[in-house]
Amino acid sequence: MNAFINGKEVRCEPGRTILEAARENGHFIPTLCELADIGHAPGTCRVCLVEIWRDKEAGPQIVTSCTTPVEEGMRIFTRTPEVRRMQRLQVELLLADHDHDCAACARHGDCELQDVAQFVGLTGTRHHFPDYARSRTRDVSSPSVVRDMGKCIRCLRCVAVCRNVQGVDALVVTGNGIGTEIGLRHNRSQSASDCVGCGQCTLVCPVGALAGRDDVERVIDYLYDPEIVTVFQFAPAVRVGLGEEFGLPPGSSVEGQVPTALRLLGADVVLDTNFAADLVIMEEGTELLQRLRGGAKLPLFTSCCPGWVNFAEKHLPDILPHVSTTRSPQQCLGALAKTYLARTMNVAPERMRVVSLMPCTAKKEEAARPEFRRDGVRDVDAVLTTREFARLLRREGIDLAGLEPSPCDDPLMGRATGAAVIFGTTGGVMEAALRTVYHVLNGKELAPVELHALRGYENVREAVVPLGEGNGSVKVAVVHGLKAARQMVEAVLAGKADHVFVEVMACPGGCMDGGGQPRSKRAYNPNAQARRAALFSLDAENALRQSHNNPLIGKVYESFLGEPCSNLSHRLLHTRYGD
Ligand code: HC1
Ligand code: SF4
Repeated sequence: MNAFINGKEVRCEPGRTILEAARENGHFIPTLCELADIGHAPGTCRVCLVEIWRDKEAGPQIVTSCTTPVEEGMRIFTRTPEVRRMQRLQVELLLADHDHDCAACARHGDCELQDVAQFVGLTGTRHHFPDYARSRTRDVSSPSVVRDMGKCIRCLRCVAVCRNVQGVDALVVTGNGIGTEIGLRHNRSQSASDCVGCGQCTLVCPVGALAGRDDVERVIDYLYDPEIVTVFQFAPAVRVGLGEEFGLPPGSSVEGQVPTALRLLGADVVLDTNFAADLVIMEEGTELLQRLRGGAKLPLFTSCCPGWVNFAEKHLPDILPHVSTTRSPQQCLGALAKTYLARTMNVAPERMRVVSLMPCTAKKEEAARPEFRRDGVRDVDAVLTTREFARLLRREGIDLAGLEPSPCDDPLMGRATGAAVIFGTTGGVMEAALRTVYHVLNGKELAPVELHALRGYENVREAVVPLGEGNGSVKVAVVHGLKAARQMVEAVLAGKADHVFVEVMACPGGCMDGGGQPRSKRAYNPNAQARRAALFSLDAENALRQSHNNPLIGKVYESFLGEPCSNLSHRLLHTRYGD
C-alpha cells in the first residue's frame, strides 16, 4: 500500500497504523500511552496527533496516529502548525492536574512527559489545579512499589503489563471522569492487594506514578554512622544492568566497578550475592535429591524469586508444598553475614547492617518478611534496586564508568562460580543446579558444561536431561513471566505435568529484566539479549563453573554449617512458605 508522509511516498503493509508506518519510515511522532513492545495502543494520551487528507474535498482531519490505519493514497502530515498547537493543548491538559514537583519526582531526569512537553514546545501551563493533583491517592503501604496518582497520566501501560504480560491483574481503573485513577482491585492498598511486587509496572510507567520505594536515604545514614559496620552484597543481574545508568553500552559488565564504588562510599565489607547462589545450589540440589529419593512432593519449584513466591502465596497457594524450602541467595547471605561473618569479624550482629543491591523491587518485601529476622533483627536491613544504587552513586558524586575494577572481599564469602552468575537470566538456576546434581550422582563433571536445551527464550521450556549411567534422566521445566507460571502450576495441580524440577522467575527474562533494573523510554526491556549474553560470558570466563567447586563453599560447610541441609543450614538457610 502507498501513502505519503510529510510529502514523501512510503510503502507499508495493509493494516498498519499511521504511527507504525511513520516509525518504520523514520518519522518521529510523540506518544505517551502507546508501547509497541507489549502491543499497547489505547489512544488515551492523544499526543500522537497528525493531520491527514483522504481526498481534497474532505479536507484535513486531525486524528490519533496510534489508532488510525493507513489508507491507500492517504496524505499524512506530522508537524503542521495546527498539529503542533493541538499536541501542545493535549500536553497542557495532561499537566493541568499533574503534580509539578519535578525536582522531587521518582522519574527526575528520566521523564517521558517532560520529553514530550519539550517536543511540542510547551512554554507554560495555563490551566493548573495543583490542589486537585495533590488530593489524589499516594499509596506508600508496600515495601516494594509506591503508587503516586498525582503523577499519573492514565496511559494504562501499567494495567496492560500487569494483566497481559504477568497475568497478575492487580491494577484496575477506578473512578470516572476527572476522578479516574489507577487503583488496586477491590480498592485495596498496594500492600494488601494481589500485587506481587515484581515492579514490571515501574519499567513501563512513563512518569513518576509507579516507582520502586526509595531507601537511599536510609543507606546513606548507615554509611555515615561510625558505629555501624556496613556489609554490601550485589546480585548477579546488577553487574550487567548498572552500566546503562552511566552511559555504558547495554551488556557491559561492571562486576569489578561495583566493589570499587562501594569502597568509595565507605562500605566496610563487600560481598557477592553469587557466593550465596552457589550455596543455594548445594542446599536446593540436596533438597531435590532428597525429594527424588522419596518423601516430599514433586516437582520441586525454585524459591529464590520473591515475585514468584508472592504470586504462589496470593494466587495459587495449593502449589506451596512444592516450593523449595531453601531461602533465596539474598537471604542466605544476610543470615550468614549476621552469624558466620559477624563471629569471624568479632562484631555484634546488632552493629551490622546488611545492604543488598538487587535488580528487583520484590526483594525489598522479601527482606522485610518476619521469618527472615532473628531476635527481631533483620538478616537483610535494606535493599536498593539497581536504579536506586545508581542514584546513590550520583548523590555521592561517583561516576561508575570511570572506576578501576577491584574484587570483593574474598576470605569468607566474596568469590563465586560461573554457575552462580547465570542465576540472573531465565534458566540459569536450573542449569547451575543440574551441573551440581550430575556431579553428586556421578562423581564427575557434566560435559559439556552448558545445557543449551535450557537456553531458549520461550516462556515455558522443557528438557529431558540424562543424569549419567544408571541414574536415568530427569524432566525439567524453566518458566519466566507469571502468566506462564500460572499455566505451569495449573498443569501440575491437575496432574498433567511429569517434571521433577521447575524454575520460575517472575519477570520476563528473569532478574536481568527485573523491576528494579535500568528502564528505557518508549520501550520494554530492549536490552534483554545484551544483558543475557553478558551473563553467559561471565560464566564462560570464570575458571570455576560449578557451584560445588567454589572453595569458599567447601570452607563454609567445613568450618560452620556442617553439610548441606544440616540442622544449622535448616535454621539459617531454609524456611517454609505457606505455613
Ligand atoms: Fe536474582 Fe537471585 S538471581 S533472585 O533473580 O536467586 O533479584 O540477579 O540476586 O537472591 O543470586 C534477583 C538476580 C538475585 C537471589 C541470586
Ligand atoms: Fe525479582 Fe528476579 Fe523475581 Fe523479577 S525475576 S521478581 S527481579 S527475583
